[in-house]
Amino acid sequence: MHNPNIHTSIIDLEHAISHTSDDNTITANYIDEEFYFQSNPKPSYLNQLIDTTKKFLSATENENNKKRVVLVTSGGTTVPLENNTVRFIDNFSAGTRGASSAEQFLFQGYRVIFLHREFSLTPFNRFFTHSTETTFLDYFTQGGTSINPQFQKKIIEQKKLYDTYKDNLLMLPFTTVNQYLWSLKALATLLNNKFCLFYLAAAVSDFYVPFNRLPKHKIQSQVENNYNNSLNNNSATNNDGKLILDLDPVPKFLRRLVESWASQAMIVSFKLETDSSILIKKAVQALKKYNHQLVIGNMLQTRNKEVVFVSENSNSNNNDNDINVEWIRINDSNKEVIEALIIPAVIEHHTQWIALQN
Ligand code: 9Z3
Repeated sequence: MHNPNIHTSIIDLEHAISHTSDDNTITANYIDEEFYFQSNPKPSYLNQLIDTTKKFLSATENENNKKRVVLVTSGGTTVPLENNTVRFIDNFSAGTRGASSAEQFLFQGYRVIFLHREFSLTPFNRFFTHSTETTFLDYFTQGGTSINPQFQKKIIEQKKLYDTYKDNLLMLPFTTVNQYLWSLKALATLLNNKFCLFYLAAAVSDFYVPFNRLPKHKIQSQVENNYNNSLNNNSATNNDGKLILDLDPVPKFLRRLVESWASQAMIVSFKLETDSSILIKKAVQALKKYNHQLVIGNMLQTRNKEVVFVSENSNSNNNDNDINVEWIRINDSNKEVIEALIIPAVIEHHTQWIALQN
């Protein structure tokens, strides 16, 4: 039985514990990004990911698409607390923004590399796979021999779109933040030209347990505390039975992406906040800090209704007056998804930016 009233994946904001934290109190130690890749092992499948992407890029390039490619990242990254992972920390993201944006980029003639959290929402399939009201087998008639008429129209509509665009869509999965960072770095070197766009909608963890401190096996509770201590790892329960986590800051990969991995490509990052009074300030900070082309700010609570584009004027001297702030909103009478407004606006930025490059 399926209970449509239970929404376990949605954060209950009203009941969330209220924490007030001054951002400045969390001062991340500077850790060199290259050191991260030296000390955290690459995923075993990385070469396969690179080969598949190279094949996709050469097979799909043609006169009509003007070589344009977008890397859409989507979904939350996990931070394993154990190497044989039983427990992990996760970042919030269903994958709606990424999957819906990927569809819109395909409609506009872009080739799409969809680097997504495995089992999160995917383009065209997203209407059917994660429903709170319908399970997979409900899509079929009694006996399972044909499609349930109730869903036929929507399935045929999405299947047509999927079949039209699937050759221009490459699906690459990740689960952990380490897999995400290695994949992003590897893909960036293949996408380092002005026709390539990075659209970084994935929710990337700011903290992680470095590989050299990751316990090999499941962390034991207080009863077996001595076992933990004998392993001398930092994620062990203390004498009160509390689990004390010691997380390092994830290095600021965006700086490397902009400055070296894909310095020739256009980069769009997302800024997620829950306090509306700091959203624009934080988006402007990110734009200035990483020196990329566009930050899209959104609030957790209203992300499906409004976003704000923060970019620099092309004739900028780097002062605050040269920052463009532009809201994109849908209202209740609007039948479209907000990504149908976001993506044409992003593409306009890309087109203008390409024209300014040599
Ligand atoms: C976003 O802000 C995405 O729009 C959402 C989409 C995660 C809100 P859903 O998948 O949600 O549709 O449910 N993504 C970026 C989040 C992030 O980690 N940004 C970093 C930050 O805010 C910068 S890279 O510091």
